[in-house]
Amino acid sequence: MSKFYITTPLYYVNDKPHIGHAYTTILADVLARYHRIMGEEVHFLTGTDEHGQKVQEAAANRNVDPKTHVDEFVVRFKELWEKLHINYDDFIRTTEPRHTDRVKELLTTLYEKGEIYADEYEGLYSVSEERFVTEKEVEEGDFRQIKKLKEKNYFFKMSKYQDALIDHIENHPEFIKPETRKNEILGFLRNPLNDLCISRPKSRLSWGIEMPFDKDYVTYVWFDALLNYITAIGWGKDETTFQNWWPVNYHLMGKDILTTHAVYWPTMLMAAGLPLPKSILAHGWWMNEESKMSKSLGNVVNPLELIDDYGVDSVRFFLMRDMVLGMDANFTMESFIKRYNADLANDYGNLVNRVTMLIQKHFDGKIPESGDYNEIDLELIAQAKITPKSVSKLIQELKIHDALETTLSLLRKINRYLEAKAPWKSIKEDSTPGSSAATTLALSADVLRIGSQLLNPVMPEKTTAILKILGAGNIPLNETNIVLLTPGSVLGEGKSPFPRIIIE
Ligand code: ME8
Repeated sequence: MSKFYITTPLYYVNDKPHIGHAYTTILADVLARYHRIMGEEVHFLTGTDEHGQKVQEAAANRNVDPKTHVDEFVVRFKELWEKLHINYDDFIRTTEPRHTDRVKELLTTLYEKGEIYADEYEGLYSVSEERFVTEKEVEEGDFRQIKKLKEKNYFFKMSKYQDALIDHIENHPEFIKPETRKNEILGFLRNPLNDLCISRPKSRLSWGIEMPFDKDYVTYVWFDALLNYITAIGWGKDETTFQNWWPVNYHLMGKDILTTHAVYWPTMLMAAGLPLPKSILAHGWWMNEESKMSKSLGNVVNPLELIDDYGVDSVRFFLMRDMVLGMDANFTMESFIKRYNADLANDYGNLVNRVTMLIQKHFDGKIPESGDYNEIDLELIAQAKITPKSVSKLIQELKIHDALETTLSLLRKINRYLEAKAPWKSIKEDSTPGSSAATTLALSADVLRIGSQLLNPVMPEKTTAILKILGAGNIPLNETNIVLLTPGSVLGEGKSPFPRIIIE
């Protein structure tokens, strides 16, 4: 069975989760669910990044010790994932011993091999980024607080791997996605790569993994957090599990943390003698009326509030449908409601009601028996047969918005098919088994079942309800062959779970 290992970034527990966190995690969940229904063995990892300055400051602001703070805040993430129906296989916290022990072991090995060395360094230090920055970066970037610092620190020989990394990126077109981001990283690597400062003196930061060879220092938060992708799957402890999943298929993240994943992380793996990830995917940002949604701007849309008003699945659907992977997308209430009413309430929901109500009324609530197919029937069958294949190909290419559009166009096709065959008219003349109306409704219900199964990874709750209404509860989710609804099988109770949103 082919294997699929996918990860989200580990989120900082310095504040409440926001739409950026929700988006990446839903994206990972949707891809994991698609790969599961495609019959693959899937491992989906998420978790929290609990060390470092940001978390230490957040705890200090609340007047609690960091451990108490992280224990309280991790719950908010876990609760949100439950509410968003995130079906992860593992949740790792960087404060867990299964992680911290392995990080210390790697630090010791790299120190003993001479890959990590101590040096006195004087330079410009960015408080917000928690790292030394170059003068060029300060000129070009937007660093709020810069200090001049001179101190002894430990450095990882990252520069040594620059050429090998460039070679790898150039020879593996799948390594960094999308292409524009790959070119950005190659551009960054045209300048000399410095060694990476991977320690912080405890006088400045105490909340971190202690350097095993110097008790006065803790580990730089990224050199700690990135390792979660291997510590969580048993690296250094359970070789069989580790070999089963590594290398990862996809590391997902927002574009702002691509450099750490596409430069620091691969060089760390090279130093540890491990294979590199198959693919690193950077998505764009959710914007609100063109500006990035961020806490400081105060325009953050709280996904939890949207869920309470419009349901989890419509939020998941919107986020997947309206962002082209890799590009930024706009989030406004107006676009959300427009999308919901057009795609979910009209094209999908009305169709469910139309088909099931006719079957209830004229066929005693049982799937009717089809007769011979005419040309219009065969056209619908042809599209129903090709759609699952197209969707699966689009998912492999990470074109989720296109996969959704392709599925919705199958639903729209059923609507046009019903208009063309008008079973509500022919039913008056003939509603016997094998009649035109019987065939039309049986086929519509079955193609609707296929559409619902293809939408299931994005909207697990509502499509399951619809599949029950269609009496398809016992057909396995990956079964997209036509025609599987057995004549005579009884429809379930209920109406479309997508009522139209009416704006006052
Ligand atoms: O960076 N739209 O954690 P984090 C889309 N701990 N994505 C957004 C966004 C927006 N408006 N705002 C933020 C960290 N993000 C580290 C990761 S991994 C070993 C360590 C995304 O809690 C952002 O791009 O700051 C990033 O992927 C994540 O949310 C923020 O994570």
